[in-house]
Amino acid sequence: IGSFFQGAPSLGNQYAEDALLRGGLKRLLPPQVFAEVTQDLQRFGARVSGEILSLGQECEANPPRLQQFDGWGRRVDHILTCPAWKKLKDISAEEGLIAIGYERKYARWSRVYQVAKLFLFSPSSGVFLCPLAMTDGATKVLEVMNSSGPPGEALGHLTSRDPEHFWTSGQWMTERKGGSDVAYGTETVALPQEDGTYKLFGFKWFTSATDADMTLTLARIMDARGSVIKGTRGLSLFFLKLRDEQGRLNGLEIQRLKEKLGTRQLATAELLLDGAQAHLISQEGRGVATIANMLNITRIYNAIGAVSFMRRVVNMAREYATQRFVFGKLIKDHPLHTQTLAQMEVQTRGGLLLVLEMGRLLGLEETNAASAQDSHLLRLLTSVIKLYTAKQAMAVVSEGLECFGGQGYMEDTSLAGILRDTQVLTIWEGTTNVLALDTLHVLTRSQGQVLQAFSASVQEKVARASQQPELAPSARRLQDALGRLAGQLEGLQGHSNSMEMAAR
Ligand code: MFK
Ligand code: FAD
Repeated sequence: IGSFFQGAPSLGNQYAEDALLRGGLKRLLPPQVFAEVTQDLQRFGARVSGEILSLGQECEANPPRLQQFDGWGRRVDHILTCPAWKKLKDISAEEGLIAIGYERKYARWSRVYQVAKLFLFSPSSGVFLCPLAMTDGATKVLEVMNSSGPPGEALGHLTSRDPEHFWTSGQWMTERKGGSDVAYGTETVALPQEDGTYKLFGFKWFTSATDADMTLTLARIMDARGSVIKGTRGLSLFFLKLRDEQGRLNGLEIQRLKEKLGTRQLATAELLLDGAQAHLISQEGRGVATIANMLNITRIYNAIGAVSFMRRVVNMAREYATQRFVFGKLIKDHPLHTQTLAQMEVQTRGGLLLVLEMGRLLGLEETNAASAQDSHLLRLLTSVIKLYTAKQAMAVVSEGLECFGGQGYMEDTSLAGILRDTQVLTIWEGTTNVLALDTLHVLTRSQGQVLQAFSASVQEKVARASQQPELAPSARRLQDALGRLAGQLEGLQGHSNSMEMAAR
């Protein structure tokens, strides 16, 4: 009695086992590039299911703590993170998780390679993808703005492969009054100083990865009469370092760490800015438009994270189905269970193809090789893919937990943590409805050109598919669906202006 113990699902090499990822890369990359990145990803695929997974689990078990005072009563506001969290930062540098995208060793294909590597890293990394997302987003802003001085110098740290030199960045937008509506919600003010820097005063309500080295943040520049401009036109973008060489905070106080449903590995704080020294990096009043460069990168990371969580849960559920024996056979041999697994697999595969496509488009844009159609697609799909994959991830991960029966609900199987960490993906970096409105905004602003780009891109893919006999029937069905969509889009185009105005 009691001698049976269920085997735990095991994880193999996450690259070697992912035929779709390998196939997608083979399709998108030139043969030489594919051969080189495959070597790296094959090695990394083993590292993520061994060392990196253990580190990620250690971070979940040892969440960050805030030490507000030293033993002598001085305010220090130290965020104490576990050694595994620090090691994940070192690994991120060594593996070039940010550097790959900016060294551009593989020109336009570098982003595809980076997306694949982040996708493998994410579900093992104890949400370290979050600081990396903000780091990549900050790098993008500093590169686009061609910043000089301290912000320009930061670029070398953000893209470094040397752990001693590597920095991560925060992204402080949300205040108490509003995270979606930053134009109304931002009360932080920036006072110009004689040396050309600014001092920031305000309160940021959510700041994740507050152990980062630097951040980008929004504030309103105060004029000599003490006035600020309200709304979006009053917002400018600033760079600041969190601590000085001695580790003292730069005019900041950490009010407290947030008590969160998930992402507990991550220090998310409420922060008082009390004279933080900062550098203006956007044109005055162009803060939102400038930080949008960051938002578009972090939204792509959000989609990578969402698909990676789906992939992890489906892989584990599939493996478990080969071990769990019920009603006289393994659960993999129960057709109803197989159908459930198949539906989850389809969602996951669709998501993976979408994020690889984002890597392709981003790579084209960043190497000046994008056509107008590519640029329109990139702008449109960034919001759509963020909102869609986040919603799907909640559905797939929840279904995935059910595939383990009661064990899926247990904390110490690590499955419950994946569900908790997935729930945030629909909220941060723009909620679903806010991104839906952004999509409408893009439609209106481009006077329908983004839709034409989308339609043309799908047409091209359908035409290619219809040349392969085994895909021809599906291509015909897609062709019919496209015809119907075109009719609906025409109607939508006409209404989008008034819809957007009404929604806002
Ligand atoms: C798994 C890893 C994932 C990463 C995790 C990171 C941790 C979490 C960090 C966060 O959550 S950071 C906070 C994220 N916050 C948001 O996502 C805010 C959501 N709200 C929006 O996106 C609003 O739509 C927005 C703040 C952008 C609206 O602001 P406004 O003030 O109403 O601005 P408006 O008028 O829509 O846009 C101002 C300018 O920016 C316009 O340009 P122009 O002035 O030239 O006309 C817009 O076209 C431009 N813009 C806005 N969004 C853009 C954009 N441009 C390009 N891309 C975009 N996405
Ligand atoms: P609200 O804007 O108040 O939204 C409430 C509801 O209203 C939502 O359902 C929303 O969809 C809806 N809504 C809002 N506007 C509209 C509209 N126009 N039409 C229809 N519906 C609308 N922020 C940072 O800046 N930096 C960080 O590092 C950071 N880290 C975070 C970490 C975690 C774990 C979490 C949970 C949040 C973090 N955030 C961070 C904040 C996050 O970006 C915001 O919470 C998010 O953008 C939503 O803003 P809000 O909380 O003000 O919600």
